[in-house]
Amino acid sequence: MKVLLAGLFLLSLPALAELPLIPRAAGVKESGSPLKLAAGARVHVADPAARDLFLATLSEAAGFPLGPAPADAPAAIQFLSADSLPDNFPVPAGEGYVVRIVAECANIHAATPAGHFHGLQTLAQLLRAAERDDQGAVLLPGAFIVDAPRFAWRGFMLDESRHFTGEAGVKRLLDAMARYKLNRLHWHLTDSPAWRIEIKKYPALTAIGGRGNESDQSPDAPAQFYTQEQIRGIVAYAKARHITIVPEVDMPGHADAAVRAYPQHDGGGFVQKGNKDKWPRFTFNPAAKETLAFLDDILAEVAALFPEAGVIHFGGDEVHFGWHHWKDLPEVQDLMTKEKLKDLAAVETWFNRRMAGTVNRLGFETGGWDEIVARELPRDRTLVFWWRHDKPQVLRQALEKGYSVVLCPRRPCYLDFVQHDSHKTGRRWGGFNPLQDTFDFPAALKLTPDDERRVRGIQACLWTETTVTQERRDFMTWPRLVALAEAAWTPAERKDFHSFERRLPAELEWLRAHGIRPYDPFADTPEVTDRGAKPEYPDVPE
Ligand code: TNX
Repeated sequence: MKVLLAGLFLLSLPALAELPLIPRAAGVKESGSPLKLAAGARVHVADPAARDLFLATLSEAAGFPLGPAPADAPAAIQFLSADSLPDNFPVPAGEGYVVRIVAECANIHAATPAGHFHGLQTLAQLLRAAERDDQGAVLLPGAFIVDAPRFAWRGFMLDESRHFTGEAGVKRLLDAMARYKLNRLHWHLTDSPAWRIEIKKYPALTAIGGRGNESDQSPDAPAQFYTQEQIRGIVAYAKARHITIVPEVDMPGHADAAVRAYPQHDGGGFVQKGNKDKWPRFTFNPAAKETLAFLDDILAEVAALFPEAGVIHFGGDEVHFGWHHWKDLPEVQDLMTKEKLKDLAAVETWFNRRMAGTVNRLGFETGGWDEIVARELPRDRTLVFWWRHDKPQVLRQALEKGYSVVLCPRRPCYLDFVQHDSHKTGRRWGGFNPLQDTFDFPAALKLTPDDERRVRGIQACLWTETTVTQERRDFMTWPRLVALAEAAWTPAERKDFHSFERRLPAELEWLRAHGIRPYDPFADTPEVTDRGAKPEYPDVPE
Protein backbone atom coordinates (compact mmCIF):
# COMPACT_ATOMS: atom_id res chain seq x y z
CA MET A 1 0.00 0.00 0.00
CA LYS A 2 2.75 2.36 1.02
CA VAL A 3 4.67 1.68 -2.18
CA LEU A 4 1.52 2.30 -4.22
CA LEU A 5 0.88 5.66 -2.55
CA ALA A 6 4.49 6.59 -2.96
CA GLY A 7 4.34 5.73 -6.61
CA LEU A 8 1.29 7.98 -7.02
CA PHE A 9 2.95 10.84 -5.18
CA LEU A 10 6.09 10.69 -7.29
CA LEU A 11 4.08 10.22 -10.47
CA SER A 12 2.27 13.47 -9.78
CA LEU A 13 5.55 15.42 -9.86
CA PRO A 14 7.20 16.65 -13.05
CA ALA A 15 10.14 14.59 -14.28
CA LEU A 16 13.42 16.42 -13.97
CA ALA A 17 15.38 17.24 -17.07
CA GLU A 18 18.54 15.18 -17.27
CA LEU A 19 20.63 15.07 -14.08
CA PRO A 20 24.41 14.76 -14.49
CA LEU A 21 24.55 11.23 -13.12
CA ILE A 22 26.31 8.07 -14.28
CA PRO A 23 24.88 5.53 -13.86
CA ARG A 24 21.55 7.13 -14.67
CA ALA A 25 19.20 6.84 -11.71
CA ALA A 26 16.09 4.66 -11.85
CA GLY A 27 13.69 7.51 -11.02
CA VAL A 28 14.11 11.29 -10.80
CA LYS A 29 11.46 13.95 -10.02
CA GLU A 30 11.51 17.68 -9.36
CA SER A 31 11.14 18.71 -5.73
CA GLY A 32 10.68 22.36 -6.63
CA SER A 33 13.27 23.90 -4.33
CA PRO A 34 17.01 24.01 -4.97
CA LEU A 35 19.45 23.82 -2.06
CA LYS A 36 22.23 26.34 -1.57
CA LEU A 37 25.38 25.00 0.05
CA ALA A 38 28.38 27.07 1.07
CA ALA A 39 31.79 26.31 2.55
CA GLY A 40 31.56 24.89 6.05
CA ALA A 41 28.12 23.34 5.52
CA ARG A 42 27.53 20.47 7.93
CA VAL A 43 27.15 16.81 7.10
CA HIS A 44 25.60 14.19 9.34
CA VAL A 45 27.07 10.75 8.71
CA ALA A 46 25.58 7.91 10.74
CA ASP A 47 28.60 5.62 10.75
CA PRO A 48 31.67 7.20 12.42
CA ALA A 49 33.97 4.78 10.57
CA ALA A 50 32.69 6.14 7.24
CA ARG A 51 32.78 9.83 8.21
CA ASP A 52 36.20 10.82 6.88
CA LEU A 53 35.68 9.21 3.49
CA PHE A 54 32.19 10.71 3.16
CA LEU A 55 33.38 14.21 4.09
CA ALA A 56 36.41 14.00 1.81
CA THR A 57 34.29 12.82 -1.14
CA LEU A 58 31.71 15.58 -0.70
CA SER A 59 34.29 18.32 -0.03
CA GLU A 60 36.25 17.42 -3.13
CA ALA A 61 33.08 17.44 -5.22
CA ALA A 62 31.91 20.77 -3.80
CA GLY A 63 35.33 22.38 -4.15
CA PHE A 64 35.20 23.61 -0.56
CA PRO A 65 35.42 21.93 2.84
CA LEU A 66 32.31 20.52 4.48
CA GLY A 67 32.34 19.72 8.20
CA PRO A 68 30.87 17.06 10.48
CA ALA A 69 27.58 17.95 12.19
CA PRO A 70 27.43 17.75 15.99
CA ALA A 71 25.31 14.83 17.20
CA ASP A 72 21.56 15.36 16.82
CA ALA A 73 21.90 18.87 15.36
CA PRO A 74 20.27 19.41 11.97
CA ALA A 75 22.70 19.41 9.07
CA ALA A 76 22.66 20.49 5.43
CA ILE A 77 23.41 16.95 4.27
CA GLN A 78 22.08 14.04 6.29
CA PHE A 79 22.49 10.30 5.87
CA LEU A 80 19.39 8.78 7.43
CA SER A 81 17.64 5.46 7.85
CA ALA A 82 15.22 4.03 5.29
CA ASP A 83 12.26 4.18 7.64
CA SER A 84 12.67 7.90 8.38
CA LEU A 85 11.29 8.77 4.93
CA PRO A 86 7.97 10.55 4.64
CA ASP A 87 5.13 8.10 4.03
CA ASN A 88 4.71 8.91 0.41
CA PHE A 89 8.14 7.58 -0.62
CA PRO A 90 9.01 3.98 -1.45
CA VAL A 91 11.27 2.48 1.22
CA PRO A 92 14.71 1.65 -0.17
CA ALA A 93 16.15 -1.80 0.45
CA GLY A 94 19.55 -3.41 -0.10
CA GLU A 95 21.83 -1.22 -2.18
CA GLY A 96 18.97 1.16 -3.07
CA TYR A 97 18.67 4.70 -1.74
CA VAL A 98 16.48 7.79 -1.90
CA VAL A 99 17.93 11.31 -2.14
CA ARG A 100 15.64 14.22 -1.28
CA ILE A 101 17.00 17.64 -2.09
CA VAL A 102 14.79 20.47 -0.82
CA ALA A 103 15.51 24.08 0.15
CA GLU A 104 16.68 23.23 3.70
CA CYS A 105 18.75 20.10 3.18
CA ALA A 106 19.72 17.09 1.19
CA ASN A 107 18.76 13.82 2.86
CA ILE A 108 20.01 10.43 1.78
CA HIS A 109 17.92 7.51 2.98
CA ALA A 110 18.99 3.90 2.79
CA ALA A 111 18.54 0.61 4.61
CA THR A 112 22.20 -0.39 4.41
CA PRO A 113 25.67 1.21 4.49
CA ALA A 114 26.03 0.28 0.80
CA GLY A 115 22.84 2.20 0.00
CA HIS A 116 24.21 5.26 1.83
CA PHE A 117 27.46 4.92 -0.06
CA HIS A 118 25.74 4.85 -3.46
CA GLY A 119 23.65 7.86 -2.39
CA LEU A 120 26.91 9.58 -1.45
CA GLN A 121 28.29 9.03 -4.95
CA THR A 122 25.10 10.41 -6.47
CA LEU A 123 25.32 13.52 -4.34
CA ALA A 124 29.02 13.94 -5.14
CA GLN A 125 28.28 13.83 -8.87
CA LEU A 126 25.52 16.43 -8.46
CA LEU A 127 27.76 18.68 -6.35
CA ARG A 128 30.61 18.61 -8.83
CA ALA A 129 28.33 19.53 -11.73
CA ALA A 130 26.18 22.10 -9.89
CA GLU A 131 26.02 25.79 -10.70
CA ARG A 132 27.88 28.18 -8.41
CA ASP A 133 26.80 31.67 -7.37
CA ASP A 134 29.12 34.71 -7.20
CA GLN A 135 30.28 33.76 -3.71
CA GLY A 136 31.14 30.25 -4.84
CA ALA A 137 28.15 28.62 -3.10
CA VAL A 138 26.75 25.57 -4.84
CA LEU A 139 23.14 25.45 -6.05
CA LEU A 140 21.94 21.85 -6.02
CA PRO A 141 18.87 21.13 -8.16
CA GLY A 142 15.77 20.34 -6.09
CA ALA A 143 15.21 16.68 -6.78
CA PHE A 144 13.76 13.44 -5.48
CA ILE A 145 15.87 10.50 -6.62
CA VAL A 146 14.65 6.96 -6.06
CA ASP A 147 17.31 4.53 -7.15
CA ALA A 148 18.33 0.87 -6.96
CA PRO A 149 20.53 -1.39 -9.06
CA ARG A 150 19.34 -3.69 -11.83
CA PHE A 151 22.04 -6.30 -11.10
CA ALA A 152 23.57 -7.38 -7.80
CA TRP A 153 26.97 -8.13 -9.41
CA ARG A 154 28.49 -5.14 -11.20
CA GLY A 155 32.01 -6.18 -11.91
CA PHE A 156 35.36 -5.60 -13.46
CA MET A 157 38.04 -8.26 -13.91
CA LEU A 158 41.69 -7.28 -13.91
CA ASP A 159 44.36 -9.66 -15.19
CA GLU A 160 47.46 -9.06 -13.05
CA SER A 161 49.50 -11.91 -14.49
CA ARG A 162 50.20 -10.82 -18.06
CA HIS A 163 51.15 -7.31 -16.89
CA PHE A 164 51.11 -6.15 -13.30
CA THR A 165 49.15 -3.10 -12.14
CA GLY A 166 50.40 -2.63 -8.56
CA GLU A 167 48.91 -1.15 -5.42
CA ALA A 168 48.59 2.50 -6.46
CA GLY A 169 46.95 1.58 -9.75
CA VAL A 170 44.48 -0.77 -8.08
CA LYS A 171 43.47 1.85 -5.51
CA ARG A 172 42.94 4.41 -8.27
CA LEU A 173 40.78 1.85 -10.06
CA LEU A 174 38.75 1.16 -6.91
CA ASP A 175 38.06 4.88 -6.46
CA ALA A 176 36.71 5.12 -9.99
CA MET A 177 34.68 1.90 -9.68
CA ALA A 178 33.08 3.28 -6.52
CA ARG A 179 32.07 6.47 -8.33
CA TYR A 180 30.15 4.40 -10.89
CA LYS A 181 28.56 2.07 -8.31
CA LEU A 182 30.51 -0.98 -9.47
CA ASN A 183 30.78 -3.45 -6.59
CA ARG A 184 32.96 -6.43 -7.59
CA LEU A 185 36.63 -6.49 -8.50
CA HIS A 186 37.40 -9.95 -9.88
CA TRP A 187 41.14 -10.13 -9.30
CA HIS A 188 42.83 -12.54 -11.73
CA LEU A 189 46.01 -13.06 -9.71
CA THR A 190 47.62 -16.09 -11.30
CA ASP A 191 48.14 -17.24 -14.86
CA SER A 192 50.80 -18.57 -17.19
CA PRO A 193 53.33 -15.70 -17.19
CA ALA A 194 53.36 -14.99 -13.43
CA TRP A 195 51.91 -15.63 -9.99
CA ARG A 196 51.02 -12.39 -8.13
CA ILE A 197 49.75 -13.33 -4.64
CA GLU A 198 52.08 -14.10 -1.76
CA ILE A 199 51.44 -17.52 -0.19
CA LYS A 200 53.40 -17.86 3.06
CA LYS A 201 53.67 -21.63 2.94
CA TYR A 202 55.11 -21.60 -0.60
CA PRO A 203 57.34 -18.54 -0.96
CA ALA A 204 58.75 -19.62 -4.33
CA LEU A 205 55.33 -19.02 -5.90
CA THR A 206 56.12 -15.31 -5.86
CA ALA A 207 59.94 -15.36 -5.55
CA ILE A 208 60.21 -17.44 -8.73
CA GLY A 209 56.67 -17.54 -10.12
CA GLY A 210 56.29 -13.78 -9.69
CA ARG A 211 59.12 -12.98 -12.10
CA GLY A 212 58.43 -11.62 -15.53
CA ASN A 213 55.30 -10.95 -17.52
CA GLU A 214 53.92 -11.42 -21.00
CA SER A 215 56.53 -9.18 -22.60
CA ASP A 216 59.55 -9.95 -20.41
CA GLN A 217 60.21 -13.59 -19.70
CA SER A 218 63.86 -13.32 -18.73
CA PRO A 219 64.58 -15.31 -15.55
CA ASP A 220 66.14 -12.27 -13.89
CA ALA A 221 63.08 -10.04 -14.41
CA PRO A 222 62.04 -8.64 -11.03
CA ALA A 223 59.30 -10.43 -9.11
CA GLN A 224 56.10 -8.40 -8.98
CA PHE A 225 53.35 -9.45 -6.63
CA TYR A 226 51.10 -8.36 -3.79
CA THR A 227 52.31 -9.19 -0.30
CA GLN A 228 49.70 -10.47 2.12
CA GLU A 229 49.95 -7.21 3.99
CA GLN A 230 49.28 -5.22 0.81
CA ILE A 231 46.34 -7.47 -0.01
CA ARG A 232 44.78 -6.90 3.40
CA GLY A 233 45.16 -3.16 2.89
CA ILE A 234 43.64 -3.26 -0.59
CA VAL A 235 40.74 -5.44 0.56
CA ALA A 236 40.02 -2.96 3.38
CA TYR A 237 40.29 -0.03 0.95
CA ALA A 238 37.77 -1.72 -1.33
CA LYS A 239 35.48 -2.60 1.55
CA ALA A 240 35.28 1.04 2.64
CA ARG A 241 34.05 1.72 -0.92
CA HIS A 242 31.55 -1.16 -0.82
CA ILE A 243 33.50 -3.16 -3.36
CA THR A 244 34.06 -6.85 -2.76
CA ILE A 245 37.28 -8.25 -4.16
CA VAL A 246 36.87 -11.76 -5.51
CA PRO A 247 40.24 -13.51 -5.94
CA GLU A 248 40.95 -15.91 -8.78
CA VAL A 249 43.58 -18.64 -8.61
CA ASP A 250 43.43 -20.41 -11.96
CA MET A 251 43.58 -24.23 -12.01
CA PRO A 252 44.21 -26.84 -13.33
CA GLY A 253 45.27 -24.89 -16.47
CA HIS A 254 47.12 -21.58 -16.82
CA ALA A 255 49.40 -22.97 -14.11
CA ASP A 256 52.84 -22.43 -15.72
CA ALA A 257 54.13 -19.84 -13.23
CA ALA A 258 53.29 -21.99 -10.20
CA VAL A 259 54.80 -25.07 -11.83
CA ARG A 260 57.93 -23.10 -12.68
CA ALA A 261 58.32 -22.52 -8.93
CA TYR A 262 57.26 -26.04 -7.86
CA PRO A 263 57.99 -28.40 -10.78
CA GLN A 264 56.88 -31.45 -8.78
CA HIS A 265 53.28 -30.39 -9.51
CA ASP A 266 53.71 -30.32 -13.28
CA GLY A 267 50.87 -31.87 -15.26
CA GLY A 268 52.31 -31.10 -18.68
CA GLY A 269 51.65 -28.51 -21.23
CA PHE A 270 50.12 -26.91 -24.18
CA VAL A 271 50.78 -28.76 -27.41
CA GLN A 272 50.53 -26.78 -30.59
CA LYS A 273 50.36 -27.98 -34.17
CA GLY A 274 53.78 -29.32 -35.09
CA ASN A 275 54.03 -30.59 -31.52
CA LYS A 276 55.84 -27.56 -30.21
CA ASP A 277 55.02 -26.91 -26.55
CA LYS A 278 54.07 -23.26 -26.25
CA TRP A 279 53.28 -23.42 -22.58
CA PRO A 280 55.17 -26.56 -21.56
CA ARG A 281 53.90 -26.44 -17.96
CA PHE A 282 50.31 -25.35 -18.58
CA THR A 283 48.61 -27.65 -16.05
CA PHE A 284 48.88 -28.94 -12.52
CA ASN A 285 48.98 -32.67 -12.07
CA PRO A 286 45.25 -33.20 -11.43
CA ALA A 287 45.62 -36.45 -9.53
CA ALA A 288 48.79 -36.32 -7.38
CA LYS A 289 47.99 -36.26 -3.66
CA GLU A 290 50.81 -33.79 -3.01
CA THR A 291 49.52 -31.42 -5.67
CA LEU A 292 45.98 -31.51 -4.33
CA ALA A 293 47.30 -30.81 -0.83
CA PHE A 294 49.42 -27.94 -2.22
CA LEU A 295 46.33 -26.42 -3.84
CA ASP A 296 44.27 -26.93 -0.68
CA ASP A 297 46.94 -25.03 1.29
CA ILE A 298 46.94 -22.19 -1.22
CA LEU A 299 43.14 -21.92 -1.16
CA ALA A 300 43.17 -21.84 2.65
CA GLU A 301 45.53 -18.83 2.63
CA VAL A 302 43.46 -17.14 -0.09
CA ALA A 303 40.29 -17.68 1.95
CA ALA A 304 41.92 -16.08 4.99
CA LEU A 305 42.98 -13.02 2.96
CA PHE A 306 39.52 -12.48 1.43
CA PRO A 307 37.20 -13.50 4.27
CA GLU A 308 34.21 -11.60 2.86
CA ALA A 309 34.69 -12.39 -0.83
CA GLY A 310 31.74 -14.79 -0.90
CA VAL A 311 33.24 -16.40 -3.99
CA ILE A 312 36.67 -17.86 -4.69
CA HIS A 313 37.20 -18.20 -8.42
CA PHE A 314 39.24 -21.25 -9.37
CA GLY A 315 39.45 -20.64 -13.11
CA GLY A 316 38.80 -23.96 -14.81
CA ASP A 317 39.18 -22.52 -18.31
CA GLU A 318 40.84 -23.89 -21.44
CA VAL A 319 42.09 -27.05 -19.72
CA HIS A 320 41.78 -29.33 -22.75
CA PHE A 321 44.28 -27.16 -24.62
CA GLY A 322 47.00 -28.44 -22.32
CA TRP A 323 45.98 -31.74 -20.80
CA HIS A 324 47.57 -34.07 -23.39
CA HIS A 325 50.30 -35.27 -21.03
CA TRP A 326 47.84 -36.25 -18.31
CA LYS A 327 47.36 -39.70 -19.80
CA ASP A 328 51.06 -40.39 -19.24
CA LEU A 329 51.03 -39.47 -15.55
CA PRO A 330 50.96 -42.54 -13.25
CA GLU A 331 48.76 -40.69 -10.73
CA VAL A 332 46.19 -39.98 -13.44
CA GLN A 333 46.29 -43.58 -14.64
CA ASP A 334 45.72 -44.85 -11.09
CA LEU A 335 42.89 -42.39 -10.55
CA MET A 336 41.18 -43.40 -13.78
CA THR A 337 41.27 -47.05 -12.79
CA LYS A 338 40.20 -46.47 -9.21
CA GLU A 339 37.37 -44.03 -10.02
CA LYS A 340 36.44 -45.68 -13.35
CA LEU A 341 37.00 -42.46 -15.29
CA LYS A 342 36.66 -43.04 -19.01
CA ASP A 343 38.57 -40.10 -20.42
CA LEU A 344 40.47 -36.91 -19.61
CA ALA A 345 37.26 -34.87 -19.49
CA ALA A 346 36.18 -37.14 -16.65
CA VAL A 347 39.53 -36.50 -14.95
CA GLU A 348 38.95 -32.77 -15.32
CA THR A 349 35.49 -33.16 -13.77
CA TRP A 350 36.92 -35.19 -10.91
CA PHE A 351 39.56 -32.52 -10.26
CA ASN A 352 37.00 -29.68 -10.39
CA ARG A 353 34.68 -31.46 -7.97
CA ARG A 354 37.60 -32.20 -5.64
CA MET A 355 38.78 -28.55 -5.54
CA ALA A 356 35.25 -27.10 -5.43
CA GLY A 357 34.81 -29.23 -2.31
CA THR A 358 37.71 -27.37 -0.72
CA VAL A 359 36.34 -23.98 -1.72
CA ASN A 360 32.88 -24.84 -0.38
CA ARG A 361 34.27 -26.25 2.88
CA LEU A 362 36.18 -23.01 3.38
CA GLY A 363 32.78 -21.31 3.26
CA PHE A 364 32.81 -19.87 -0.27
CA GLU A 365 30.93 -20.32 -3.49
CA THR A 366 33.11 -21.63 -6.30
CA GLY A 367 33.49 -19.28 -9.23
CA GLY A 368 34.62 -20.70 -12.54
CA TRP A 369 34.74 -19.91 -16.26
CA ASP A 370 31.89 -21.38 -18.27
CA GLU A 371 33.75 -24.64 -19.01
CA ILE A 372 32.61 -25.71 -15.53
CA VAL A 373 29.01 -26.03 -16.74
CA ALA A 374 30.05 -29.50 -17.92
CA ARG A 375 31.76 -30.36 -14.64
CA GLU A 376 28.79 -31.36 -12.45
CA LEU A 377 29.37 -28.98 -9.57
CA PRO A 378 26.78 -28.20 -6.89
CA ARG A 379 24.26 -25.79 -8.45
CA ASP A 380 23.67 -23.78 -5.32
CA ARG A 381 27.34 -23.21 -4.50
CA THR A 382 28.79 -22.49 -7.92
CA LEU A 383 28.87 -19.29 -9.93
CA VAL A 384 29.43 -19.57 -13.69
CA PHE A 385 31.21 -16.82 -15.64
CA TRP A 386 29.92 -17.01 -19.20
CA TRP A 387 32.70 -15.73 -21.45
CA ARG A 388 32.49 -17.62 -24.76
CA HIS A 389 30.20 -15.31 -26.72
CA ASP A 390 30.36 -17.75 -29.63
CA LYS A 391 28.79 -20.45 -27.45
CA PRO A 392 25.34 -19.12 -26.48
CA GLN A 393 24.30 -22.73 -25.88
CA VAL A 394 26.66 -22.86 -22.90
CA LEU A 395 24.86 -19.91 -21.32
CA ARG A 396 21.55 -21.67 -22.01
CA GLN A 397 22.80 -24.87 -20.38
CA ALA A 398 24.08 -22.99 -17.34
CA LEU A 399 20.72 -21.28 -16.86
CA GLU A 400 18.71 -24.44 -17.51
CA LYS A 401 20.81 -26.46 -15.08
CA GLY A 402 20.05 -23.81 -12.48
CA TYR A 403 23.46 -22.21 -12.02
CA SER A 404 23.82 -18.55 -11.09
CA VAL A 405 25.65 -16.74 -13.86
CA VAL A 406 27.78 -13.65 -14.32
CA LEU A 407 27.66 -12.49 -17.95
CA CYS A 408 31.00 -11.41 -19.37
CA PRO A 409 31.06 -12.54 -23.00
CA ARG A 410 34.16 -11.56 -24.99
CA ARG A 411 31.84 -9.49 -27.14
CA PRO A 412 31.07 -6.89 -25.88
CA CYS A 413 32.61 -7.25 -22.39
CA TYR A 414 36.32 -7.96 -23.04
CA LEU A 415 38.26 -4.75 -22.94
CA ASP A 416 41.32 -6.20 -24.68
CA PHE A 417 39.20 -5.97 -27.84
CA VAL A 418 39.64 -2.70 -29.75
CA GLN A 419 36.97 -0.03 -29.31
CA HIS A 420 37.29 1.86 -32.61
CA ASP A 421 37.67 0.48 -36.10
CA SER A 422 40.80 2.55 -36.70
CA HIS A 423 42.59 1.00 -33.70
CA LYS A 424 45.27 -1.50 -34.57
CA THR A 425 46.41 -3.12 -31.31
CA GLY A 426 44.07 -5.45 -29.49
CA ARG A 427 41.65 -8.21 -30.34
CA ARG A 428 38.88 -8.56 -32.88
CA TRP A 429 36.61 -11.54 -33.38
CA GLY A 430 34.06 -11.00 -36.11
CA GLY A 431 34.04 -7.37 -35.03
CA PHE A 432 35.19 -5.44 -32.00
CA ASN A 433 33.75 -3.80 -28.88
CA PRO A 434 32.70 -0.18 -29.45
CA LEU A 435 31.40 1.86 -26.50
CA GLN A 436 27.77 1.54 -27.56
CA ASP A 437 27.87 -2.27 -27.69
CA THR A 438 29.15 -2.37 -24.13
CA PHE A 439 26.51 0.17 -23.10
CA ASP A 440 23.66 -1.76 -24.77
CA PHE A 441 24.63 -5.06 -23.16
CA PRO A 442 22.85 -7.39 -22.34
CA ALA A 443 19.82 -6.39 -24.46
CA ALA A 444 20.92 -8.50 -27.44
CA LEU A 445 20.77 -11.66 -25.32
CA LYS A 446 17.00 -11.19 -24.93
CA LEU A 447 17.00 -12.59 -21.41
CA THR A 448 13.60 -13.65 -20.13
CA PRO A 449 12.49 -12.64 -16.61
CA ASP A 450 13.25 -16.23 -15.61
CA ASP A 451 16.80 -15.93 -16.98
CA GLU A 452 17.31 -12.64 -15.17
CA ARG A 453 16.57 -14.30 -11.86
CA ARG A 454 19.57 -16.59 -12.47
CA VAL A 455 21.81 -13.84 -13.84
CA ARG A 456 23.61 -12.36 -10.89
CA GLY A 457 25.10 -9.61 -12.96
CA ILE A 458 27.53 -8.49 -15.61
CA GLN A 459 31.19 -7.61 -15.76
CA ALA A 460 33.88 -6.29 -18.06
CA CYS A 461 37.24 -8.09 -18.22
CA LEU A 462 40.62 -6.58 -18.96
CA TRP A 463 43.07 -9.24 -20.12
CA THR A 464 46.47 -7.65 -20.24
CA GLU A 465 48.51 -9.49 -22.87
CA THR A 466 48.49 -6.37 -25.05
CA THR A 467 48.41 -3.72 -22.36
CA VAL A 468 52.04 -3.32 -21.39
CA THR A 469 51.71 0.08 -19.72
CA GLN A 470 49.24 1.62 -17.30
CA GLU A 471 48.48 4.29 -19.89
CA ARG A 472 47.30 1.62 -22.30
CA ARG A 473 45.37 -0.26 -19.61
CA ASP A 474 43.54 3.01 -18.90
CA PHE A 475 42.94 3.59 -22.60
CA MET A 476 41.37 0.16 -23.06
CA THR A 477 39.36 0.25 -19.83
CA TRP A 478 37.89 3.74 -19.96
CA PRO A 479 35.31 4.89 -20.86
CA ARG A 480 33.93 1.43 -21.70
CA LEU A 481 33.87 0.56 -17.99
CA VAL A 482 31.69 3.63 -17.39
CA ALA A 483 29.25 2.28 -20.01
CA LEU A 484 29.30 -1.17 -18.41
CA ALA A 485 28.55 0.42 -15.04
CA GLU A 486 25.42 2.08 -16.40
CA ALA A 487 24.40 -1.18 -18.08
CA ALA A 488 24.81 -2.97 -14.75
CA TRP A 489 22.95 -0.45 -12.62
CA THR A 490 20.29 1.34 -14.65
CA PRO A 491 16.94 -0.36 -15.40
CA ALA A 492 16.73 -1.40 -19.05
CA GLU A 493 13.83 0.97 -19.77
CA ARG A 494 15.85 3.95 -18.52
CA LYS A 495 18.87 3.29 -20.74
CA ASP A 496 19.45 5.69 -23.63
CA PHE A 497 22.80 5.91 -25.38
CA HIS A 498 22.31 9.50 -26.57
CA SER A 499 21.65 10.63 -23.04
CA PHE A 500 24.73 8.68 -21.90
CA GLU A 501 26.82 10.49 -24.51
CA ARG A 502 25.68 13.83 -23.13
CA ARG A 503 26.63 12.86 -19.58
CA LEU A 504 29.96 11.23 -20.47
CA PRO A 505 32.26 14.23 -21.18
CA ALA A 506 32.10 15.39 -17.56
CA GLU A 507 33.19 11.92 -16.48
CA LEU A 508 36.12 11.87 -18.90
CA GLU A 509 37.19 15.06 -17.15
CA TRP A 510 36.76 13.47 -13.72
CA LEU A 511 38.81 10.47 -14.78
CA ARG A 512 41.62 12.69 -16.07
CA ALA A 513 41.56 14.74 -12.88
CA HIS A 514 42.09 11.47 -11.00
CA GLY A 515 45.12 10.29 -12.92
CA ILE A 516 43.29 8.01 -15.39
CA ARG A 517 43.83 8.47 -19.12
CA PRO A 518 40.67 7.40 -20.94
CA TYR A 519 40.10 7.09 -24.67
CA ASP A 520 38.01 10.11 -25.66
CA PRO A 521 35.46 8.97 -28.26
CA PHE A 522 34.37 12.56 -28.94
CA ALA A 523 37.84 13.82 -29.77
CA ASP A 524 38.81 10.37 -31.09
CA THR A 525 42.14 10.67 -29.29
CA PRO A 526 45.05 8.80 -30.89
CA GLU A 527 45.33 5.11 -30.12
CA VAL A 528 47.65 4.27 -27.26
CA THR A 529 49.36 1.11 -28.46
CA ASP A 530 51.81 -1.17 -26.70
CA ARG A 531 54.17 -1.36 -29.63
CA GLY A 532 57.68 -0.54 -28.53
CA ALA A 533 56.41 0.00 -24.97
CA LYS A 534 58.57 -1.22 -22.12
CA PRO A 535 56.85 -3.01 -19.24
CA GLU A 536 56.61 -0.95 -16.09
CA TYR A 537 57.69 -2.18 -12.68
CA PRO A 538 55.53 -0.45 -10.08
CA ASP A 539 56.13 -1.58 -6.50
CA VAL A 540 59.63 -2.91 -7.31
CA PRO A 541 62.31 -0.97 -5.41
CA GLU A 542 64.85 0.69 -7.75
C1 TNX B 1 40.76 -16.11 -23.01
S1 TNX B 1 38.77 -15.63 -20.78
C2 TNX B 1 41.22 -16.38 -21.73
C3 TNX B 1 42.32 -15.56 -21.19
C4 TNX B 1 42.90 -14.65 -22.23
C5 TNX B 1 41.78 -13.97 -23.00
C6 TNX B 1 42.25 -12.96 -23.99
C7 TNX B 1 39.42 -16.89 -20.34
C8 TNX B 1 38.70 -17.65 -19.37
N1 TNX B 1 40.61 -17.24 -20.86
O1 TNX B 1 43.29 -16.42 -20.64
O2 TNX B 1 43.67 -13.71 -21.60
O3 TNX B 1 41.05 -14.98 -23.69
O4 TNX B 1 41.15 -12.27 -24.58
